[in-house]
Amino acid sequence: MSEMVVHSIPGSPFGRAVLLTLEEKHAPYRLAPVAPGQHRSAEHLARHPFGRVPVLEHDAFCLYETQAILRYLDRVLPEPALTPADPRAAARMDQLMSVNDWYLFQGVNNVITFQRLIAPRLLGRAPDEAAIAAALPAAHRVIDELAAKLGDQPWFAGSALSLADLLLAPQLDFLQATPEWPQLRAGHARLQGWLDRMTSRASMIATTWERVTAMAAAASGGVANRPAAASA
Ligand SMILES: N[C@@H](CCC(=O)N[C@@H](CS)C(=O)NCC(=O)O)C(=O)O
Repeated sequence: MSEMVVHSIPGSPFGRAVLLTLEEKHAPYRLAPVAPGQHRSAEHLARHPFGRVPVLEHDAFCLYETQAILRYLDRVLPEPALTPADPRAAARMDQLMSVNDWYLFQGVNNVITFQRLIAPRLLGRAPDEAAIAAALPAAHRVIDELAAKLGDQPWFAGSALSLADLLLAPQLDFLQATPEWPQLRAGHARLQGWLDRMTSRASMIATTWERVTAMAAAASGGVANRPAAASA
């Protein structure tokens, strides 16, 4: 298998979903760190015309959009399979991946986690409390719906880990680091249990913001990442 290169900004939850998938597949990869701000450079725009991360490069094949990347990885690295064989379970996985992009990221995480975690840490700016308060009703709606869809299943698409878990976990792990999380998760013990199971997996531990920052520093020295052993 030729080299997988992931262009991402340390801390990016979408970038983390790609790294997580590679870790779960036990696939070697190299992080090509994109410094904050450089995602709008001509060099990065040549890879991603919309100026976002992540981007996957595999030989001469360059791919952006996290869902497309995750599905590509699941096709070229078939073990362990991360898409259910059952059509309805696969449809549920697809649905939840879209919920992640349209209702959890847009209007919730790109406001609350941006204001609480990114703005102070990367931009040296105080959080915009009014913007956070305005995003809370949508945040409750999406967390309630995710908890309902999870129900009493161990994973979002049923009995096995799938790409939906790997796309959602970085976003929810980010959200649980904000002071808004206790009210959002109230009454959703099973969702919290799923998040706790996810964050204790070797793949999640290997891809925390701190670990990816360390990977980025090592990458400057050209060190390829060896995946941690994924837990069951
Ligand atoms: N639809 C894109 C969203 C990617 C995205 O929004 N990435 C964020 C980082 S988590 C980003 O690049 N933000 C830079 C910006 O908005 O300028 C995907 O699925 O890859």
